[in-house]
Amino acid sequence: MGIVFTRLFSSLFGNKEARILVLGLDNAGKTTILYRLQMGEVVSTIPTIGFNVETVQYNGIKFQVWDLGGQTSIRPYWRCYFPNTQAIIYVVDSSDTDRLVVAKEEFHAILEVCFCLSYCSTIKFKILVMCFMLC
Ligand SMILES: Nc1nc2c(ncn2[C@@H]2O[C@H](COP(=O)(O)OP(=O)(O)OP(=O)(O)O)[C@@H](O)[C@H]2O)c(=O)[nH]1
Ligand SMILES: [Mg+2]
Repeated sequence: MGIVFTRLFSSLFGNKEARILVLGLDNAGKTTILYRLQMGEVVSTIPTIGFNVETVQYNGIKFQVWDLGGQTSIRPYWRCYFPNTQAIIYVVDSSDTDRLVVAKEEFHAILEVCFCLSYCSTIKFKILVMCFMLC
């Protein structure tokens, strides 16, 4: 699986530093994933108000990873970060069954904005969207 991702990202981004957004509902595990990727260990987190940004190097490719807060009041601002973004990782906590429908609706909203931006804008705008489910 790691080799597949490495080849995929290499072909998409080459040697450039790729900008990646990590999105998902509050408490989905986004910040935990960010620091697990960067430091190699699970750290205790607090709810993110705004964003955390870290540079992560993986198999020779540098990623600028933006972890945005997922609380309801913050979600409308996610789209402000879409320009100049190459990929979105959407994190879903599969144990949060009460909010799977909300997670689905927010995911669809992201896809709609991505499609709208790529359709309406003259700027080349392509985003790779991936969805991760934590359990
Ligand atoms: N179910 C589950 N919980 C996890 C996992 N990894 C971390 N957590 C816990 O999920 C809680 C929230 O993690 P965060 O990473 O702060 O969540 P977040 O998505 O950044 O939340 P916001 O910043 O509020 O948007 C923490 O208590 C973590 O310990 C996992 O793999 N599965
Ligand atoms: Mg967070």
